[in-house]
Amino acid sequence: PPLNIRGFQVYKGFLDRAAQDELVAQARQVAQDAPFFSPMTPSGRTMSVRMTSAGRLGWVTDRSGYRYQAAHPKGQGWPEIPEQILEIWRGVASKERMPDSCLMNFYGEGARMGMHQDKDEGDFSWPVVSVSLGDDALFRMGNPERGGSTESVWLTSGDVVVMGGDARLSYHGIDRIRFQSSSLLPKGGRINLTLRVVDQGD
Ligand code: MD3
Ligand code: FE
Repeated sequence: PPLNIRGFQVYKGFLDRAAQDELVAQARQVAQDAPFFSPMTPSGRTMSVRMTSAGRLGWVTDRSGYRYQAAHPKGQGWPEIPEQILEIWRGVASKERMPDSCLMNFYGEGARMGMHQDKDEGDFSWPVVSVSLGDDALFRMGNPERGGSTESVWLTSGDVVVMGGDARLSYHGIDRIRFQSSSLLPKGGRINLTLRVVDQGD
């Protein structure tokens, strides 16, 4: 059964090494069609995490703001979400509704993600499912309101986290990664896949 931390369901060791290797191969294929880019926040700061997406809609940010859109910043459509990634969603989230979007974050040495809410989606009734691959990351979980106490957990390769219910709009972030702590990505780094329902339900 998953750990439950403030409504975040943490499935430690959900994926074995063979499944992790297969997901890395699929992520590499997505990145061939839709290369990782360095997003710029609306305030003009370049994020330390590099990103790309699969699915009908991908998350982007630039000087105009944060949003989901049907095209990569370079103009082409996003690749389909690989079937093995959808299978994880079916296992922990839903067999009825599939995600519209798979955001892929790449954390190199020194990359982090400040505390934020995920609220650019049109429907918060579905969970967000996150898959960790590669180096260990210190994940910090807060509250649906800004500020207050937080709790942290190290996410390691193969862990899956489900953010649903009250946790869906909670603040969260990645404080740091332990660069080259995992052998999954030979050059080091961490890939985080997040599956999201973006469009409002039928
Ligand atoms: C809680 N990613 O992409 S995954 C993100 O590890 C993001 O790359 C982090 O936060 C990462 O937005 C954290 C865990 C996570 C993902 C989505 C969430 C936690 C969440 C959405 C709502 C609440
Ligand atoms: Fe997030």
